[in-house]
Amino acid sequence: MVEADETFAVRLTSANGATIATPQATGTIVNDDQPPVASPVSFIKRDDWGAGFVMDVKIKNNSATAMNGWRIEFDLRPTSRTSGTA
Ligand SMILES: [Ca+2]
Repeated sequence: MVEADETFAVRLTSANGATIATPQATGTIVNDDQPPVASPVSFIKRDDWGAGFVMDVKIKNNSATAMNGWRIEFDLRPTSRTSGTA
């Protein structure tokens, strides 16, 4: 989870057989998570004959790790039809 760094205080008291030299300190929990990398999607219309068109969709992963569980969606008019390959 991406979150802000957080600090907390530690206070030592009632030592047994020892002397507390530094009774209080502050710790920091540093966020080590990165936000997801947006992957650019590009569309190239290769042909258009009015009643339809052919389009290439390119999805590029700009991160160093695999992207799992992604999907691409299109909002089309109710009378539209699609066909093609992936
Ligand atoms: Ca985190």
